[in-house]
Amino acid sequence: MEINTHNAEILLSAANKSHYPQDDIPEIALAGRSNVGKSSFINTLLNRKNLARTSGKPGKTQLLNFFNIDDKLRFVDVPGYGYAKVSKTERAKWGKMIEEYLTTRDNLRAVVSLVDLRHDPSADDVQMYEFLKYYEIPVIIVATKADKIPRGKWNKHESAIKKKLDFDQTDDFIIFSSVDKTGLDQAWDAILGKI
Ligand SMILES: Nc1nc2c(ncn2[C@@H]2O[C@H](COP(=O)(O)OP(=O)(O)O)[C@@H](O)[C@H]2O)c(=O)[nH]1
Ligand SMILES: [Mg+2]
Repeated sequence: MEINTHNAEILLSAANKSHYPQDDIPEIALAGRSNVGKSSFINTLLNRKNLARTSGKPGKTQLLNFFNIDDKLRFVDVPGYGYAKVSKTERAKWGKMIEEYLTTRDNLRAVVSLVDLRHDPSADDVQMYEFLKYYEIPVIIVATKADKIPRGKWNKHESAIKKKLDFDQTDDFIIFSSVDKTGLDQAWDAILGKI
């Protein structure tokens, strides 16, 4: 499929099902801890400086943000998890919103689950991966901030992440950097392979 990635815009923000777009355009959701580099990933893929806002305010109630890409594909930015400052009530609301989207959305083709290449996945990262496997949702693991580790150590970090996640070899694993664009073509190939 030919997609003009320059033709991208934020479409809408949704708190629940009733706000989701009603059509058959395939969606790729993006999930990860706050600060993992999710907005930077979206901006890098779409070759934009600031379409997806980077470093949004932590702790603030957030919504699912739908990005329209050339009327052929949507990215769905799932608000970052792992903020200790958020109250239990907020966290429960957040969980319900994401669970509703991930478990009921027919348009969903895969989830890009972002982790930091430098660190072992957090308990939240592991839980998200287990959740996606349980619901048989295809996963693309994107390990961000590769520019912060020497290339010779990438393999070691990749293995540690895979081990901690109990990674399923049928999923994609992409080492990525939005600073030097490592993994950009692979990320697009993986996404286009799912839609
Ligand atoms: N060195 C480096 N920094 C990154 C990378 N991706 C994101 N960052 C930085 O990490 C911080 C959080 O990024 P952001 O995209 O806002 O993360 P989000 O909270 O997951 O959306 C910002 O300061 C980014 O500039 C990367 O690939 N390499
Ligand atoms: Mg962000």
